[in-house]
Amino acid sequence: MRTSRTSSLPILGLAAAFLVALGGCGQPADAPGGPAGSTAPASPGKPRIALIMKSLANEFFAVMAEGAKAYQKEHADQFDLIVNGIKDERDIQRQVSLVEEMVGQNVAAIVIAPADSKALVSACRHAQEAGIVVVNIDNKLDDAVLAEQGIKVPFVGPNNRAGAKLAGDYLAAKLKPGDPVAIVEGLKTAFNGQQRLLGFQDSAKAADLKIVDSQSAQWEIAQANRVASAMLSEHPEIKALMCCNDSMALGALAAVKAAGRSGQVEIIGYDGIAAVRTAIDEGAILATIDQHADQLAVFGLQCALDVIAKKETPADRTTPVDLVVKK
Ligand code: ALL
Repeated sequence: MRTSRTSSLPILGLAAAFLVALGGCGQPADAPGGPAGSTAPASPGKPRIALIMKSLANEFFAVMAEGAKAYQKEHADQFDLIVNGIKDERDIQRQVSLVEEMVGQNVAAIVIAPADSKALVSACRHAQEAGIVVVNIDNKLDDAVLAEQGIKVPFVGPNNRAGAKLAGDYLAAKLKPGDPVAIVEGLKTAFNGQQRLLGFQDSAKAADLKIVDSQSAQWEIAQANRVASAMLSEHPEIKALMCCNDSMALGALAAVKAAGRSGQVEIIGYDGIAAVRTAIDEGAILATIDQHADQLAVFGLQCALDVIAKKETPADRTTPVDLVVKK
């Protein structure tokens, strides 16, 4: 597998992507299988940090959780960790409730990958008002809503537009000017989804590809399967499906197979999950973007620990993205 990177930030000991099912929601880092909503015991003098992710059905977040747990184990003297997530990509109300629950438990910090860039801002403000450090990872909260609510939240995550362009440009080099392509978008209210869409559009424009369709499948495999199937029957001339995450790339792959179009329609994704890496090695998917899920939450935890220690709001941190293609 070959990779190339847009950012110069060093990767801290990249572990291979691993598929580990998370035991459940709201578990202490060291107690797999504990009841949902249970917490790490408060050790005197040690801050408790809550990691709040999105869909635990998405391997991307299972890998993120494992990275965070491994980091906590190595730094168990410094902090305790509570790991939370939601059941599916659109369970935004549940994520809001999780923030409120963590405020109720008086954690020292919340590191959050918001499912929706606008809807989570108020909950983050409540947390800050309660004296809790909030760090935003992965999907950036909306700048206008942050300004409206009068708060600042440090962001730790990739440049999604640049990442998508990296994959889009690799695809474009395999196609001819004028070739028709379609985009399978993420949740419309997620800033990173919007940025990936722009990155794919940038690539299409630069290479003169024709975007004949662009629709949201809300980050989910099953929805992407339906959306891509419809695209393939409405636009049988499509040469490629550009998918804003890997779950949707897998849904698109199933649609291409079901339509009997294997080998005729290229697919690109975004995340670098194991199933897509396998499909790349088999030649079924062209490329994806590794955004190093195992390190993303770790960078957020480090940021939270810094803020707790220094009481200062740090600058945003751009994390690396790497193109993943067949060896
Ligand atoms: C984004 C993540 C991943 C994930 C998607 C769906 O925030 O960066 O791309 O696949 O959300 O939850």
